[in-house]
Amino acid sequence: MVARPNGIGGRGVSPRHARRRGRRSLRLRMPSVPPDDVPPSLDSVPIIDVSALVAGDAHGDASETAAAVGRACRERGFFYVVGHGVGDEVQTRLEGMARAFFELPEEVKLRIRMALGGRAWRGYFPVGDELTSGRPDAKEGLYFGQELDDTDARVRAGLPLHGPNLFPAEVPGLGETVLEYMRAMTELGHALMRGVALSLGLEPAHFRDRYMADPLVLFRIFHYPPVPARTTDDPQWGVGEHTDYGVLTILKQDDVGGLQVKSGAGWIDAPPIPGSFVCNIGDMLDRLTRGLYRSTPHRVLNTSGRGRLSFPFFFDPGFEARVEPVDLGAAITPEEDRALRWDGASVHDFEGTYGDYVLAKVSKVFPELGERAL
Ligand SMILES: O=C(O)CCC(=O)C(=O)O
Repeated sequence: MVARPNGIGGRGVSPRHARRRGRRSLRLRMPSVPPDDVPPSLDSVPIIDVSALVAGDAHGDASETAAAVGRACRERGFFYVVGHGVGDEVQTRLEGMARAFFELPEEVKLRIRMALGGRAWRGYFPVGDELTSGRPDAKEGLYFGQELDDTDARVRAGLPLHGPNLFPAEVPGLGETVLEYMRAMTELGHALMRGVALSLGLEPAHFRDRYMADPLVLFRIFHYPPVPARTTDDPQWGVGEHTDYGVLTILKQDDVGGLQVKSGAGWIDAPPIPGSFVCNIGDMLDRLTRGLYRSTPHRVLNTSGRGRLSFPFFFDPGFEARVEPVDLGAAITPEEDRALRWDGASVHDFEGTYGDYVLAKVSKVFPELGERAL
């Protein structure tokens, strides 16, 4: 079920190094599914065909796929998925409309600026307004979420991150397309989480039942203008080093490239692979598994000379959920990695709901919005 990128990601590892690494994983970690004899190459991101998970229980055994997902989560925190069942047509439509939006003059894009989205945290932000790792990113973007109007009790109660979207009148159909895409990604998110649950020896619906019956879904479209080729150690990051906040991120990217993932071998590329999405686990899955499945730092640098589009979909626990570690049947003591994290925060020792966690992060990356609206 796992394919290795052909010619992508380079060399692989020596058998001796691979064996050493495999033993280390076994000693430190307690997977319910035994790892493969051969861990994935240290310098590539594995590709997993997830069609058995997407087909659901009715169509055969997904245990092999789930084992591959578990292995990727333990060893890399990142994997590509193919066989995901999300249609090409909606993806092509989405990409075309996103391109049309970002080509609009700045003053037109600002008609749906985030300040107008208020507590719902929706709308457009221009290049430089988002501060990942405390520094302005070289990207502009659109923020979307579940479409909720004021008949929804959470919206009436003023719950942050809940409310209506801001869609641009100048790109007709973008709103419907975004909502259609988000529905497809939500289904895929549930399918992948079945795989994650199986990989931990849990019931397939474990996460859906406890945390994601009503998931917090956030969807973003980013445009990264090209930046000068890297000449120093301090280039203009499209997105600075960070980890994602929630459980699972499913990313569509165009053909430009620029996403980099931190691995045991240093920073490696996660280049575009046609027909795939890139998935990575976030802080809440790290917390749920006491660090067995690590939320992996990543960043973007676009020196291609062309604008890059990406479409991250964040599939996360409900806002009010209290995310507590799963009983994995063995003592796993989380390694305290706070010192290595981009914002010095621990995923293991915070108290509160997922909403509390995500709002603290939002306030760091959009300080002005945090003060004004959240
Ligand atoms: O644009 C990308 O490839 C990655 C985006 C990302 O890291 C994020 O939104 O958290």
